[in-house]
Amino acid sequence: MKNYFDFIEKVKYEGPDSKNPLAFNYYQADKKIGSKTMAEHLRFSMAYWHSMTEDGSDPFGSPTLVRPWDRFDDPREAAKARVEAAFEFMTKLGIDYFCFHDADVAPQGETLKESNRNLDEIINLIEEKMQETGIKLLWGTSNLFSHPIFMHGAATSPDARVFSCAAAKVKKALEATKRLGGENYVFWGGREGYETLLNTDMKLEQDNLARFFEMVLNYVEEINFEGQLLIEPKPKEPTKHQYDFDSSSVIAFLRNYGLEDYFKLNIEANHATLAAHTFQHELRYARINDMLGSVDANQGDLLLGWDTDQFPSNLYSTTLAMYEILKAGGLEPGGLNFDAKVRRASFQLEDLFYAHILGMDSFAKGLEAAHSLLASGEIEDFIDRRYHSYQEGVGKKIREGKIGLKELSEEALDYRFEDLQLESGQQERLEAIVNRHLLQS
Ligand code: XUL
Ligand code: CO
Repeated sequence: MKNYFDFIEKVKYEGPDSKNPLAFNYYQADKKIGSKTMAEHLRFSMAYWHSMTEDGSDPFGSPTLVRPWDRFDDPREAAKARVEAAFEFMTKLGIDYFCFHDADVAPQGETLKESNRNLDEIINLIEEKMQETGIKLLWGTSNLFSHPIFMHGAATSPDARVFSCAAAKVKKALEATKRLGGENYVFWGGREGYETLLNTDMKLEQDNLARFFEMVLNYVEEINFEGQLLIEPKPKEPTKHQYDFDSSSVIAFLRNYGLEDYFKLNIEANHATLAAHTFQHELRYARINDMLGSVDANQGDLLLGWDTDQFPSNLYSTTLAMYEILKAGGLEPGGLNFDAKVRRASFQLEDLFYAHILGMDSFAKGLEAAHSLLASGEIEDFIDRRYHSYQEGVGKKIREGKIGLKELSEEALDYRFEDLQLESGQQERLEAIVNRHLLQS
């Protein structure tokens, strides 16, 4: 077996003062935060497509990430070498999970039958490596957007033959995910959306997408796949409008078709910001609707405004994300999947380590700050006080649905506005509290 990362043994925790770029400053897998270790809270996962398969090409330039495991003429040999590299990389980083699309791990064939044969060969190897290393599958998924046949969408394609191809691919990817003990299975819309309504039967496309999910539910039951099904919202890119726009539109779609009990959401930070929401907003919306399943941990660049998929470095954002995750009682069986790629100019193998270390440290620090914030109860106490008028009198009746417009009108008509002393929202004070926990934890 060839080693690809001989320049490093294993990334270790060296503490905040360490200047070693191949060590953690904050992430200590075994450190207890509350009742769980950091590793149990964070459940980090490597995204196979970004870290192992992607080559750094963009619309303006050729590949820059020329990896040693890609230097084979036969794509099937490259795919095997990539498995070796992936498991060596994750072991050295101490990442316990990975996620993959069918197309990331094995080459596509001329037919789906041929693609499936390629996939089986690689899944065998992945299964061996999982047994050898103890690394687990957070989720599998099927790529229903790269191949030209999906140019008009997959389950929302106007061509029923393409719908069939999508069904065949998802069937196979579900089987592979089950076989590898995947704890979740993800559906990201890919090209399920439209470029122009002038050529689009939106009603038929949405109905078909729901029918597709019903077929998935039937098959999941048939093969007894017990993982959590997840839908990953995204507002745009590649299509102008994606049907899985954001948490609220996905939840509305699921409820519209009676599918809400079978899916949860996989929230991606950069998709939230593309939808003009914060990462915290999307997590909060999913959480309060009991739909928070898993997280694609990355960040965008607000000045660029496209899906840059950068490694998370913004501690304020990781703190508020971990605050939502802790309030949800954790992510399990979901996790924090680094759906993030090194910049095109960060082309050396070391950069893959630097990037993951940055992401892991950023979330470790966010976890500590969020835990400290929650333990202090400062935000919760403030919010409780802010809504205290709903604990008694008219407010209590409103909460309990025991009062109507007539009674409320009788109550309100004689209020003297100058007597209604409202309380300050104190946003700045609360932001200072977050900063204090972030800096002191
Ligand atoms: C695309 C994206 C995907 C999904 C899985 O923006 O995030 O990688 O996570 O298909
Ligand atoms: Co994603």
